[in-house]
Amino acid sequence: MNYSTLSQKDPEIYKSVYKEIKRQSEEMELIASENYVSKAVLEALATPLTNKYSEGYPGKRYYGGNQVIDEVETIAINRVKKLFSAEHVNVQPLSGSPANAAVYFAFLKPGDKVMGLKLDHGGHLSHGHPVNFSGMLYNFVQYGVSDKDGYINMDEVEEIALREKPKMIVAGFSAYSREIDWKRFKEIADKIGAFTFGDIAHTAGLIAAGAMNNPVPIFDVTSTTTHKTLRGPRGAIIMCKAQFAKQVDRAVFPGMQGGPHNHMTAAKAVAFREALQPEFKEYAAQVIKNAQAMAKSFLDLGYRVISGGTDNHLIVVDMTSKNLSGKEAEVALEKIGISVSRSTIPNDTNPPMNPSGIRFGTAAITTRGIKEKEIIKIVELINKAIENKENDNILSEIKSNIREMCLAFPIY
Ligand code: DSN
Repeated sequence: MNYSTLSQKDPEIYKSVYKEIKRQSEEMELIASENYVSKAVLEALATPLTNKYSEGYPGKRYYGGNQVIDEVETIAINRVKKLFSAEHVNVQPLSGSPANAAVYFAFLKPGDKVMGLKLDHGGHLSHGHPVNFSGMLYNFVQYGVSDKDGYINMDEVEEIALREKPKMIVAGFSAYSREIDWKRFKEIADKIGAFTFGDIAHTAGLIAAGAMNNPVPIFDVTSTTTHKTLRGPRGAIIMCKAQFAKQVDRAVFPGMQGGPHNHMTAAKAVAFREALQPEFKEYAAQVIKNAQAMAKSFLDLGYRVISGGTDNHLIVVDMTSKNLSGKEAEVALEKIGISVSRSTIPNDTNPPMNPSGIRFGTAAITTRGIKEKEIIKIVELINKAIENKENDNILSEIKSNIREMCLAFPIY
C-alpha cells in the first residue's frame, strides 16, 4: 500500500501504521472475529466519501448533495439482498452492538422480556449481559448449551420460552461452534407470538457463501457485523422482513445514529460484491475445513474442545485440560506471535478476566491461503509453546517458525 503522503505529513502516526502492518504480516491472527480485508476494500475506506453528511436514506436525506451517496448506499443494499435473500436491508449501523441496540429499539420497550444465549455459553454481551445496555434496559432470561454435549438444547429453549413468554428470542453467538436450528427457533417463537432476532455476526460470510444455514428468510430480523467471516470493513447491517422495514430504519436513524459513515458504506458494498463471487464460496468452505482440522488436531493432542468439534470457523478449547488458564495460554501464544482471545467455557468456574478457555478462529488465516496441512503444524507449535511456556529460548524458536509461515502467506 502507498502511504507516501501520510508518512510525510504525520510521521508519528505513519510509524504506528507501519508497525501494525508489519505485525499483521509477520504474526498469526487466530482471533475468531478478525479477518483481512482486500486492497479494494481498503481503498474504498480511504475515499473522500468520509467528508459527506447524509442523515436519512436514499432519496430522503436531510442534507443536499447526496446523489452519489444515494447511489452507493443503494448498490450496497441490493448486494446484501442478493447475498442473504433479504426483503429489507439497512446498511448504516456503525458496528455490531449499535446494530443490536437498534433492533431492540425497533421491536421492544424498556423492561420487555427477551431470551438470549448465556455469555459464558457463547452468547454476546449485547444478548442481555447485566453490564451491557441490553441487560440494563431489558428483562433478559437466558438459555444455555447442554452439559452433556455442548450443543444448544432446543427442548430446553422451548421449555424456557413457553414458561417465560419473552417478547423476542435472540439466536446468535460469539463463541458457539455449531449450526443453529433457525427453523426450530422460529417454530418455538411462533407458539408464543415472540419476534425472532438472529445475530449472525460471526458466521455471516459462511452463510452468504451457502456453507451454513441462512436465518434471514426465516427470522423477523437479523443483524451482522461486516468485518468477521464476511471480510468487509468494520461495521454492521440489519436485514428484516418488509413489514418491519420502517420501524428498523427509524430505529437506526434518527433513533440511534446520526449521519452514516459513507466511506464505510462504500467499503461494505465492495466486500459484498466480493462475497457474491464464486471464489468466496471456496474461501468459506476452506474456512470450515481448516477449523475442523484444527479441532481434530487439538483433540488428537489431548485437549478438550467444547462440543467436540465445529460446524463453523471457530472452536473453544478448554485449556484447563492442559492445566493452565485461558489467560496464561493467551500470554504464552502472544510470545510466539499468535493472537487469540481468552474465552469462558460453558459453566466456567473461573472469572471472565481469567477464564478457562481459548477461542480460536480460522477466518483470517484462510484469507492468507493457509490450508489443513499448515493447520496441523500450527497446532503442534501451539502445543509446544504451551508445554514450554516458561522457556523463553524455545518460545523464541517457535516464534521464528510462525513468522516464517506467515511470510510464506502474505496478507497484501
Ligand atoms: N468482539 C466480538 C468477538 O470477538 O466476538 C464480538 O463483538
